[in-house]
Amino acid sequence: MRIGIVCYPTFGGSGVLATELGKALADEGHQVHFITYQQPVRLNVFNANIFYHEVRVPTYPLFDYPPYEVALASTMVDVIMNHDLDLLHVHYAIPHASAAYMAKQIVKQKTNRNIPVITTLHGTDITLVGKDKTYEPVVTFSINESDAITAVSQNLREETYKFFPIHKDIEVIHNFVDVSRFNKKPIDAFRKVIAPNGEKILIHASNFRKVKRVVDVIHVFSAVRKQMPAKLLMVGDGPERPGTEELTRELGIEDDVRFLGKQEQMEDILAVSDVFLLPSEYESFGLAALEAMAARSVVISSNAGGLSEINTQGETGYMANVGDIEAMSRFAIDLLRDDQKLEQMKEAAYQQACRFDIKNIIPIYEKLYSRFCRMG
Ligand code: GMT
Repeated sequence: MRIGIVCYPTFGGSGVLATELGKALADEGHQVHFITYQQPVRLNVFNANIFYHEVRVPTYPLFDYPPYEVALASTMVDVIMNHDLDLLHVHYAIPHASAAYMAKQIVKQKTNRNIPVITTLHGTDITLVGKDKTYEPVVTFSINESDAITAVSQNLREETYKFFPIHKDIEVIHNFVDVSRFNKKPIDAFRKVIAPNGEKILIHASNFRKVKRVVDVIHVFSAVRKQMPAKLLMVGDGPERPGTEELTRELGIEDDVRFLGKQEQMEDILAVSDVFLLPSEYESFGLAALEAMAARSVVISSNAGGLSEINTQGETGYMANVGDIEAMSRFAIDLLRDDQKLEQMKEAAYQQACRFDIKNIIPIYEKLYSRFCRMG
């Protein structure tokens, strides 16, 4: 099949998932065309089946806001027609689903072909940004106009129906992880630099937005640190980072916390960690937690959104109510004191990640595509 993938090219989970999907489809022999404004961060391989089409947004003194959606729709039309695409798969509804609707209408008018559009909902496009009144009518319309709609968790499917008058079926296709990539032996030299005296290593990775509650991460770690020697790695960057760094200094734990910024080699970093902290206000799925589990890290998270679809209480990790720092700290301290339990839960986390292995999920997408392929 010739598949167009539209996504955000950044470190966000939706872009990561879309890029990994495209790479896997290309490995299966499909021709994959990425359409986005920048080379996706995880698009770091050469594959003859992968094409990248940059959306250029010309600026003009009249524009306070350059019209990205118009440029995107025009690029979609160009790629659909010149590369004879079979379908478009857009990740994150805003503005990708509405741009795809526009492209679909233009292609229909020009060629009388009906290019199928599949929209995958990822999370904040529904729960945060999408339901904002400013966007809601366009989001509802363009989701309803998609030929197929998928959501990355059962919870996100329910949230979508709760907040939007969607009259089509939303299929749940869970996110996936390439277990073979994350199941790596820790690099000893790296572990020694981070934790020279064999301290336990906790980790958090996100875009440091409010929804991630990074301040809770610091408080949980501070409670752990009072009980045992430990180190915390903070991966990623975003608006909450300066305040969070300041908090580590206020709590006097700055020597035990390393802010690593945005990182591409997540598998090497996760491989040295014991516990992954994700106390988010909401996660439709929690791809970062799944990647951690594939690297045999035990996830201590909130029980928000779809996190309970991957994390099983007391087996693969622990969950507590959003903001319950005390419970999360207790779980972490008890676990990190018990090496046997830690090893047992690391293995259970890994086994759980294997259920979401890329090999199990790609065929589901291929089956979905074949239902719509060449429907026009
Ligand atoms: O979490 C973010 O802020 C990034 C966001 C995105 O769209 O890139 O992530 C969402 O999509 C991921 C991939 O499907 C999910 O794993 C994340 O849970 C989801 N984030 C939220 O729902 C807050």
